[in-house]
Amino acid sequence: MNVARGYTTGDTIVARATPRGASALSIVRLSGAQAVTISASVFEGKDLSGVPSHTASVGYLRSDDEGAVDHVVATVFLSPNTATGEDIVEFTCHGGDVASDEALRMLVQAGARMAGPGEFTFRAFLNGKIDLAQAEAIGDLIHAKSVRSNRVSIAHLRGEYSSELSIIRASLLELLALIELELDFSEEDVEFADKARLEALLNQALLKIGALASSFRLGNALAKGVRVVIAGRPNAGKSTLMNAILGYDRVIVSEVPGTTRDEIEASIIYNGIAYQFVDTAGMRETADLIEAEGVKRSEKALSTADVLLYLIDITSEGALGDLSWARGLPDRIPGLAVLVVGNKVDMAAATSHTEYDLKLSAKLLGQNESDLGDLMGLIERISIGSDVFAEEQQIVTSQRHQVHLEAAKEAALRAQSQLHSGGSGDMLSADVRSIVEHIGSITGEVTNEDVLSQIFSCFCIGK
Ligand SMILES: Nc1nc2c(ncn2[C@@H]2O[C@H](COP(=O)(O)OP(=O)(O)OP(=O)(O)O)[C@@H](O)[C@H]2O)c(=O)[nH]1
Ligand SMILES: [Mg+2]
Repeated sequence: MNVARGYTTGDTIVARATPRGASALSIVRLSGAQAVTISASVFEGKDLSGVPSHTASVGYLRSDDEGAVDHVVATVFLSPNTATGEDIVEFTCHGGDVASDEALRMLVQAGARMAGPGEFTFRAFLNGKIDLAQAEAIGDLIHAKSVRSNRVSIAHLRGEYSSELSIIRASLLELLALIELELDFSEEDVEFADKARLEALLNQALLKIGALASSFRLGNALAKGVRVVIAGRPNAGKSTLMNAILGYDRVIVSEVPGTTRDEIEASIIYNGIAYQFVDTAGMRETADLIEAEGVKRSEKALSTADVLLYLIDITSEGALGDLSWARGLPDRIPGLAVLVVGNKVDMAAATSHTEYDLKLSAKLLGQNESDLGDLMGLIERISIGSDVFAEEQQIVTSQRHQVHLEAAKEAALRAQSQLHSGGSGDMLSADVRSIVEHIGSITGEVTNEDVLSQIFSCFCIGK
């Protein structure tokens, strides 16, 4: 059966489930109707086709032609209570590449097919073991950047997020049933008997959808991290600032303008969010070829920034002109969040230039925790906002989900105004249907092949 591009089901797939390289152990696993038969044919030990589900057996992987290739533990999981819903066998091999490569080769020879990216998770989805949001949470969990993002993914994987969505969906279906009931009985210009109930259901759904949608800025930052590019004129103190934020001397600092020529990146975790800081070459016109290349890269780095931290030496001659240039940046690069920070306050009179988002001394920042806290707080606010979410609020981490939530919200607002203005019942019902579809697309109740291929192809092989 061909379900989504590149994925077939019905055959038995095999892949390495742990990364290549030296390690204590390495896992190779199979899933499919023939998983046990194929495994039993290359296993010397207990007859795997006779062992109970969820049991481990020690033995050798071997073939008649080649003899033994590894001493392994074979764990058998029988359908339906398995991760994929199919029979699964996991071979725990010795670490390193050779033993597990040999195991893979032997299992393919015995009839298994090498799995594509995310194919195990795809089968779990197809067999109803997890919904689409949970499948995506597995990807997030593997790539979690901090303990906090791990917690959000686990909540999604446990189905807490999906159950929030299914509560919304259930109340929308009730709403739809009420609307359609009345539509069936009257010809035109419906005046709904229980308008208050309809309004209550719709408002409730809208509130929940709105809360989810507004969590996305935070969720996106948790999942992807925030890229902060430090830019400014040569000698502004960018590298000094970078080192102070990181808490160690990562970048060379000197009084010679044009010191930094390559982009230098390093990340820190602050309040559970990974911030990737990028130090750049100072921006100026230069005759030095290498420095000019650095400047070009700095300009390019601006376009990759989530936040641009534009640093200005407030004691420098061009500071004011530089300041107004930096203030104009958001107009020239739409969507760019810009912080203009004045540096070297330790050298300047206290009264000068108040137009900065923050003034500090990069040189003294390492010794001044409250200034560093102010700076990080500012970066946090400009990148994720200052909304505080209740403990039980589910956080949306996926752009795909956010697109559906925004569309659902729009349809809900349209439905709300239809209901208020006593508009057409048909249009009201169409809008509510559209909300249901968008919510269903998140969990995969409503979906199409392309979306599935796209989601699962982003996984690693073996997952
Ligand atoms: N007094 C004072 N000096 C500073 C401060 N921050 C940086 N400096 C000095 O300014 C000079 C330039 O600092 P860098 O951090 O190398 O500046 P940069 O912006 O990275 O310079 P380029 O890499 O050349 O673009 C060094 O001599 C630093 O010690 C500050 O807060 N106060
Ligand atoms: Mg520098």
